[in-house]
Amino acid sequence: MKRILVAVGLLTALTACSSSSEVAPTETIAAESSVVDAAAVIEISVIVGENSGPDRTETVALGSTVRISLLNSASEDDFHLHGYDVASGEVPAGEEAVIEFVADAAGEFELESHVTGEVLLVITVQ
Ligand SMILES: [Cu+2]
Repeated sequence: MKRILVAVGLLTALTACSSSSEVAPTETIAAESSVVDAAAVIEISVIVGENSGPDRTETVALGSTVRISLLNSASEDDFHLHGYDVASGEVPAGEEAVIEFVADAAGEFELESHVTGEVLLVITVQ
């Protein structure tokens, strides 16, 4: 009879253990929200001559959507992101251009002006 009682005790302990797994949904929510973070749009603003140059680097997470707004207030420009090969086309002086892409390839990518040949920004995807 004592053995049966021990077995019941064990069952109770197991039940208590599995009921503590009610915490699991919280973990699921945490995992979901970190996925949302990775999918969030990363906004980068580049103003030519102000915060642009080969020394400017931005690091983004692999898989994120990146939106780069570009402005050259002094002269017309033509922006190009190497590797991903997305370009703005010709942009009149003072008009903002937006380049948007999904960072699905890792590496270092130069964003340059096809008018001046200058590197405006280096994006690291990792
Ligand atoms: Cu180019």
